[in-house]
Amino acid sequence: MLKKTSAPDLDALRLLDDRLRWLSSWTIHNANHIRESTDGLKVGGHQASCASMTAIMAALYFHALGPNDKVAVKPHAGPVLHAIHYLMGSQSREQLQAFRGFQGMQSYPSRTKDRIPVDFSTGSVGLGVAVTAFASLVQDYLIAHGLMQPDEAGRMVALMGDAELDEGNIYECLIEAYKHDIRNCWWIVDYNRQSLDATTAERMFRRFDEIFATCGWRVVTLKYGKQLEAAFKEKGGDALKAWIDDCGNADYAALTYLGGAAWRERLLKEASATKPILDAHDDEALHRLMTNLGGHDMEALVEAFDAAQDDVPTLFIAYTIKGQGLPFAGHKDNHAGLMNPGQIAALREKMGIAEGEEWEPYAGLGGNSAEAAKSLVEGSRIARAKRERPWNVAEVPAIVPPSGEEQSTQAAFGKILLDLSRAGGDLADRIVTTSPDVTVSTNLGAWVNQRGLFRRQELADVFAAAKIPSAQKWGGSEAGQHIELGIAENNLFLMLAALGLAGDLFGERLFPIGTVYDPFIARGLDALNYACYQDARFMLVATPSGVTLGPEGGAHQSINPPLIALGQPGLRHYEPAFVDELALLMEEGFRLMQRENGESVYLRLTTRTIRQIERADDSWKEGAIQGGYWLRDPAPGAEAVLVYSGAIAPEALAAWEALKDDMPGLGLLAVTSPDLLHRGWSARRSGRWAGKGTEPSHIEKLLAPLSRDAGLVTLLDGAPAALSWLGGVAGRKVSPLGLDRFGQTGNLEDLYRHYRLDVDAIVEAAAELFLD
Ligand SMILES: Cc1ncc(C[n+]2csc(CCOP(=O)(O)OP(=O)(O)O)c2C)c(N)n1
Ligand SMILES: [Mg+2]
Repeated sequence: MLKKTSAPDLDALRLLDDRLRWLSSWTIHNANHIRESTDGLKVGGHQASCASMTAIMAALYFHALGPNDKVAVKPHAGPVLHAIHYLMGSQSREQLQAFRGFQGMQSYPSRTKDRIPVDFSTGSVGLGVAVTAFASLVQDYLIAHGLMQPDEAGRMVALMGDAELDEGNIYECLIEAYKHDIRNCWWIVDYNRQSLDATTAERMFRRFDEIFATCGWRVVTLKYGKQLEAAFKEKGGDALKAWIDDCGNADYAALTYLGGAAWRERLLKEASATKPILDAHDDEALHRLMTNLGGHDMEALVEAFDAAQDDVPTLFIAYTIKGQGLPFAGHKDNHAGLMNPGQIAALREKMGIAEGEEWEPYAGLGGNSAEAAKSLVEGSRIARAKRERPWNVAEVPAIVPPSGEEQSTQAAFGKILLDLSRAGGDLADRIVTTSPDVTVSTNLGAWVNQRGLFRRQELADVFAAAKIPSAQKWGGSEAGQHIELGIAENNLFLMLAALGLAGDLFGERLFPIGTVYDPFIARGLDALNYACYQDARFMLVATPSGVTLGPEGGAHQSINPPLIALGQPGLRHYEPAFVDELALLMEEGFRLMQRENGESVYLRLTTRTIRQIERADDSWKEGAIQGGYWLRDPAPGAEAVLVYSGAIAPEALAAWEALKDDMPGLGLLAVTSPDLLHRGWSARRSGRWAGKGTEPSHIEKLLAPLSRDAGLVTLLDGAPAALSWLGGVAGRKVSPLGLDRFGQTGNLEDLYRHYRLDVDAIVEAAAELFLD
C-alpha cells in the first residue's frame, strides 16, 4: 500500500535544506525589516524554529511524502511550508512578501486562510499533532465503509515541537489512539530541547519514548548524524559519545551558541580522551561535527523514513538545534529572535546569494546543483493546489418530530436518530456518532443498537452472548457507525474536527454528531475552537444543560455555554424548547453542515420533559430557523414582551397566561438561537457602513411592532447575558432572568424559585419594568 520511495539524491536534498532555511529566514526578515511598517508593531516570526526543521521538512516533502499523505506542520515552521510551495511554484512571491500582513500568508499554517493547500491548521500547540491520529482513524473508517480504497490510504503526519510533548491533549489522544488501534500515523518531534522560555528539563530524557512505546508506537530516535557516528568509531570516539550523552540540554545549547573554540575547551577539560578527534578538526569543523545531530543529517533522516514504510504508528525523535545554521543557534532566548540586517547579509553571503537575488528560488546554486534540486522539487508527490471542497450533497429527508404530548428534547433527539437509522438512506449511512463515555446518558443508545460500534477488529458483545439482559447491544465491527471514546472531552472535539474534515481530507463527506454534557464543553473548548477554525463541519449535541438538570447539582449544571456559542465563530447555537423545533433545526443543521458557507451546529438540549404545544400552522418554522419567532404575537404597540429560550418554556408560557389580562398585547417571543439573532443584528449594523443595504435583521423585524418604550423580560436557563442584549436592539428596558451563580441540587420547583426562573419571578420582573 505504502510504496517504498526511490533512492534519493542526498546532496540535492541538502541544498534544499539550505534553500528552505534561507527562504524562511528571508521571508521573516522581509516582513520585519524591509516591508514598510505603518503602525510600529513588531511583526515577528520564528527564524530559529524554522531552521530547526528545514532538513526534516526537505527530507519529507522532497523525498518521503506520498500523494495521499497529510501533514500538520509545527505552527512556528509555517514559513518553511510556504517556502516549499514557493519552490514548487504553488506559492507566489507576493504572498511570501506579505507574510503576517493583511491577506498575506498566515503566521501559522491555516487551512482556510492560506492559499496553499494546508492539510491541518496549527497554532495552538498540541492540537495539530493529536488531530492527525484522529484523521488516521477517520481514514480507516472510510476504508472500512467502502468510501475509500485501501490503496488510497496515506499517512497522517505531525511535525511537532518538543514543547508540544508537554500538552496533556497529546497523552489523552495517545490513549484513545491505542484503544482504536490507529495506524498510518507519524509524529516527528523537532527535538531541539528548547521551548519559548528556556531549554527543557533533562529529567524527561527517555521518558517520552517509554510512554509512546507503551502505547504501541514504534519509537525511532535520531540522535546523532552520520558524521558524529563516524567520529564515535575513531580514537577518542567513545569518550566523545559518553560526553555528549551526559551533557545537559542547557549546556549543549550554550556551547552551540558559543561555537568551535568553546566546544574544544570544554571537551579538553571534561573528556580529554577526545583529543585525537579535536586535533583532527579546526574550530569550524568541530562546530559542524558537534551540531551534526540526527534531525539535521539528511542521510540519517532519509534512512529513518525509508525504514518505516509499514503502517505502524511511529514517533521519530529527531534531535535538532534550534536556529541551526543561524547566528543565534542554541541561544536560549532565540524563540522569537530575529537576525539583524548585518546578520542576514552575512548569511546571504555565506550561502553565495548575490544582493538583489534574495527571492530567487535557486540563487547561489551552480547550474548542476540547481538542476538537481529542481528535479527533486518537481518530483515531489504532494498536492500543489487546494482540494476543491467536495460538494456532493446528501439529501436531507424531512425529519418528523417524535409523537408524544410530553417529551424532552434529549429523548426526542435519540428517537429522531433512531428513526433516521430505520429509514436508512445516504444521510443516515454517512452519519457517524461519537461520544466521550456519555453515549447512553445522552440518548444515543438506540442509534448505536441499530448501527453498531465502529471497530477495526470485531468486538463481541459479551453481555448479549451471555444472555444478560441489557438495553444496550454493543457489538463492534468495521460496519459500525458509532465511535465510542473514553471520557476525555478534548478527544471528542478533535474526533469531530477530523470527522468534520473527511470531505476536505479524503473526498468523502461524513455527518459527525458528537454528544457531550453541556458543562463539559468547557473541558474541550480549545479543541472545539480549533475544529471551527479549520471549518470542520459537525453537529454538537450538548445535554443536559442548566439548573434544569436538577438533582445532579451545581457541578453538572451548565451556565455559560450559550455565551461561549455567542462568541464562537463557525458554530451555530440552537436551543429548541419543543421537539418539533428540534426536528426542524436538526434538519436545517444537516443542510447547514454541507452548505459551502455553512458551519457547525450546537444543539443545547435538556432532559426536562415538557408538554408540547399545538401548532395552528407552519408559519413559525421560518423564524425558528432564523433564531426566533412569536409564540404569542404582540399587539401593535405592545408595552411588554416575554422572551425565552429552551427548557424554561413552560414557565414563560404560564407567566404569559398570568400576565396577559393585565398587560394587553403582551407578546411571547421564542428564541431558538440567541447566537444567530445577535449575528444578524450586528451584521446589519456593520453592513450599513460597508454599503451593504439596510434590510433590517431578523430580530429587528421581530421587535418592530413593539412600542418604542416597551420592556422585555428575558429568560434563559443559562447566563442571562445571552439574551439581555436584546434591549440594545432598539434601546428598550430589559429585565434579564437567568443563571449567574453556580447551581445546586434540588427539584425544579425549588431551583427555579431560588434562581428566579419561576413564574413569580417573571411576573415580578414584568411588573417592575412596567411600573418603572
Ligand atoms: C497552546 C499554546 N500555548 C502557548 C503557545 C505559545 N507558544 C508558541 S511556541 C511555544 C513554544 C514552542 O516550543 P516547541 O514546541 O519546542 O517549538 P520550537 O522549539 O521548535 O519553536 C509557545 C509556548 C501556543 N502557541 N499554544
Ligand atoms: Mg523546541
